Amino acid sequence: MKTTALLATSLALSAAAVEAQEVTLKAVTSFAEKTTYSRPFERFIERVNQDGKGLIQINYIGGPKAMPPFEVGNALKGGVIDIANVTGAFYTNVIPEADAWKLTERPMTELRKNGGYDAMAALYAQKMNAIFLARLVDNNPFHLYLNKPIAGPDLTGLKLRITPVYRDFFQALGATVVQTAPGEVYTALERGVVDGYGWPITGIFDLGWNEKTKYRVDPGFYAAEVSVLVNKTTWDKLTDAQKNVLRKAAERGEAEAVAEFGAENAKDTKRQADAGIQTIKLDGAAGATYYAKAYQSGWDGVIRQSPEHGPKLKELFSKPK
Ligand code: 173
Repeated sequence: MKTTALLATSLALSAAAVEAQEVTLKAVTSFAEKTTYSRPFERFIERVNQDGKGLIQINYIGGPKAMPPFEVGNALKGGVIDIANVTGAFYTNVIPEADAWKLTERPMTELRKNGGYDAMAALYAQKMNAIFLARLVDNNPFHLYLNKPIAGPDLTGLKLRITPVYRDFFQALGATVVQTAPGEVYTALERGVVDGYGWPITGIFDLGWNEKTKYRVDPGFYAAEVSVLVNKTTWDKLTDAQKNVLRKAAERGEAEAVAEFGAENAKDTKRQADAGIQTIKLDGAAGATYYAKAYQSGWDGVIRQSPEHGPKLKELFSKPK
């Protein structure tokens, strides 16, 4: 009798031990380590590794030196990595609709309630075998940066560095475009291969682009998105306790993004002016045309890429009319 009880106890203990075994997930960021668009993710990792002791840990492999940014989506889909910090424009080859995050005019708190998040999450599960865990960058507009002045919303004759974020908009205004990863922007500017580039309001100092930038065009447009994705096969194998460690760090990060980037935007706007970068401000009708064209061409592009899901995403993401 006693032996049986002991045996049962030790079996229960070893089952608990198996269940509680710590897992380690492999993570990559698509932006240079310790720069503007990797920092929120690095904070996320610190929190998981702090909170997840004995349960779940993240092994941070690194940034573009470890994996080219435009390959991160496929690597996550295939389970080569378990977690990624990446923006939708970098993996439109896997899920074309991902680039639509840039067009959100509502905060994530609202998109998580109105069906916008759910619509995207379903596509991530289907097309990418991924969980869209948290958006860590929001409230952060893109801008056009130039080395030649413009007089209005006409980019004819200019050659601009892009990602899918800016393609339809800059082309609609007459520009010629060339796609590069962020790591190639400095050299492209230095060699005069491009006359300018698209990038958000923050982060141009990270890789020294300020040295090769004369003008920023205002207004900004869209909302930069960088998010944490998890391979769904990996996710499905986690226990609830392990998932909760990730969920908690994800919720904190997403909740911080709007205020965090609000402050960063103000800081970098001033820093750019202090560095002698001049503002070309398109105001009045010119500014309104420019801004409206950004959204119109952006949505046209999303709907062209995804006639099936684009119109619904437009309805859920756009500012209520
Ligand atoms: O310009 C880019 O490389 C780009 O698309 C992007 C997206 C989100 C944040 C920063 C850059």
